[in-house]
Amino acid sequence: MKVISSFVLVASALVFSSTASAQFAKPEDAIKYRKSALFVMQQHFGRVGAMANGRVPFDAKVIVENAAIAESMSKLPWAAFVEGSDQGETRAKPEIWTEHAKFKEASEKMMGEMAKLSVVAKTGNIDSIKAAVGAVGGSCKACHDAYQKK
Ligand code: ASC
Repeated sequence: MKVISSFVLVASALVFSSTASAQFAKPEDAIKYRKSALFVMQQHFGRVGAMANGRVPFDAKVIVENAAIAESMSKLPWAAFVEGSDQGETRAKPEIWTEHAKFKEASEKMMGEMAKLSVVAKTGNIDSIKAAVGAVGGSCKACHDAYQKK
């Protein structure tokens, strides 16, 4: 009985621990993780943006693929703003922790715009894609203005 209940406990812990609640051995790892996720996100969002703005020839399939990756990546950084990770190789402002609800709202805004871009990408309509890219960019900028040290 004991064996079974600990098995159930472990199994449910595995089910509930997702990438979005990653654990970090030390604050530096959390910083590295969120920077990495944001970097990869920006690389893929950047490809979509370059096509939407005509800097790179338009390719509907490439837009869809890159928007989907950017959307997935947009979900990852937030769990890595753990307590104690305001020190070190980071430009994260202390307000992230003191105004946590507002920071969360800003992160949700960005994820929402990224999800919309991913949907709009599938239409192949360049004007809608361009508008969605602009909305994502605006949400990136709003959060950086408020929560990133210059
Ligand atoms: C990007 C990027 C950002 C935003 C921002 C929009 O591609 O890396 O931080 O767009 O520049 O204003």
